[in-house]
Amino acid sequence: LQLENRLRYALNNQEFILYYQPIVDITTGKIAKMEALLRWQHPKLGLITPNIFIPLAEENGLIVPIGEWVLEKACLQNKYWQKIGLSPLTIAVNLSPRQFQESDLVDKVIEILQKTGLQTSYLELEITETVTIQNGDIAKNILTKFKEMEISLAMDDFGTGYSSLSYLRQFPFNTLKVDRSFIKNILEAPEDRAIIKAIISLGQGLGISVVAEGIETVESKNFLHSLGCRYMQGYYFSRPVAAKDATQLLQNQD
Ligand code: G
Ligand code: G
Ligand code: NA
Ligand code: MN
Repeated sequence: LQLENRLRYALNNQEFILYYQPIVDITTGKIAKMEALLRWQHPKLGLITPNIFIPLAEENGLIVPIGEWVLEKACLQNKYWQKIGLSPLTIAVNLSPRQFQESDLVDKVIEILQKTGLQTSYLELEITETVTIQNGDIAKNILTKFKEMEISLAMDDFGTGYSSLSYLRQFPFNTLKVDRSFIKNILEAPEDRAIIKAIISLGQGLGISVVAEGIETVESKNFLHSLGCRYMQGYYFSRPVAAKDATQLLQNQD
């Protein structure tokens, strides 16, 4: 209960912040999207990663108001980047499965887009297949509505779950993010290479963009490029950084 109350306090007292990590289009070398990643700036403990507190926030439902805060903040940031004249880009926001249990998720997203003035096509929502497994038809309805609004949809951590393939067929995803566990040993492990190759051609066949996550070295970048992977994300390009530094990254390339 203590941590739960502390989380509630953190939300009300602006202790959460967003970091941003670029997703690079390797054909242009430019940042195509920024992924918003939640951090807790604790006054005594410093920067806390979401792995520590999101599981609890999902259990007690606090992820719902926290998720709304994240979405609004991320949309505002993207709107700001447009306002200062940067080339328009997409902001990617993670949604937790728990948020799909709220009957007003779609209304909330519409409300936040209207409030911030961000065009729907500059927003991408990242979800894991857990969303589709746990919420079945409800998730399908919600995702279809997002699609109709021209919000982009990404399947996150692709390859780590159970039935990714059938879900790709049933749900209207625009983007598939290959989990970084498949990228880590790509230069040494023939099995991982075979899997990545198959995923890239799957994406091409389905007309879904493929993002390789967890690119840490120039060698893995070059190798994936040679396989025809267009979008990449990882420490090699940039770690997740604060808004100011993200703005700098965008200004440097324009
Ligand atoms: O940024 P980092 O690699 O520490 O993120 C750890 C985990 O937390 C990842 O699985 C990421 O998807 C998740 N995460 C980061 N930000 C958010 C957020 O705003 N909402 C949700 N639901 N998950 C997030
Ligand atoms: O589950 P999701 O893909 O949203 O997780 C994003 C998490 O991955 C963030 O916590 C981010 O800090 C981390 N991350 C991003 N790029 C890299 C990378 O190149 N290497 C490693 N080890 N982690 C990364
Ligand atoms: Na994500
Ligand atoms: Mn991801």
